[in-house]
Amino acid sequence: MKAKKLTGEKAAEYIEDGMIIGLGTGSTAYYAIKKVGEMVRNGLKIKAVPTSKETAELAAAEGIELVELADVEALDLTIDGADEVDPDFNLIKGGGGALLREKIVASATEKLIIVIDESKLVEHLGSFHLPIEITPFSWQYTQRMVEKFSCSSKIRKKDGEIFVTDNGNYILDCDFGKIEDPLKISVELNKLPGVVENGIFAEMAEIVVVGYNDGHIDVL
Ligand code: ABF
Repeated sequence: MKAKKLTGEKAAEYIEDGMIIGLGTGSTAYYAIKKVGEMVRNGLKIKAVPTSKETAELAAAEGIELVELADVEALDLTIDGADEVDPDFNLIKGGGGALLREKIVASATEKLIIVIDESKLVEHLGSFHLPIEITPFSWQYTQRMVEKFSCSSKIRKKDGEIFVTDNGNYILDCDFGKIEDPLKISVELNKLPGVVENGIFAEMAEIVVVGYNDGHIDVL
């Protein structure tokens, strides 16, 4: 918890008056949002686009002014978490189920700042099962098409029921083993008709802030 808190708060230091920012989802981004709320209450003037209903509720409760991505040209920076980060800053995201809005917001962002604890740093993506957002229509067919990419997959469930994302879709959690070429697999997966988006964020992150349990922080 300490590493997450220090990391999230450190990332908030990049925010300047007048910015339009993206707010990520997850337990590390949580601390960034709490810090931004404090900064707003102390006079910081920013607007924010949330990446999930959960984040929208948290940000609103903190007094942060929310805007729709549709109503702005672009975002100056986004602070978000990740499940894995490789040495080239390729990411696996989506463990929290928010990958679709996270990737849309990340794509509209000038500077994507990822906040993680040290456990997320990996040599190769793939130990964390890749989340893929798919349409509910004939999802088992889509699952079979995804598994032709030499992976095994499970439909994500919550409290015994199929998990439904903020966008009304389902998520497959897919075990690809070591992912050698993240960008390639990400592009290929998105060609499948029933696939809405996948949790590989290739070549999108600009800064990675890493928190360690001994209290120190690395900015990569
Ligand atoms: C979110 O942050 C998700 O994409 C990712 O799964 C999660 C990581 O969460 P945490 O910071 O709680 O480990 O953006």
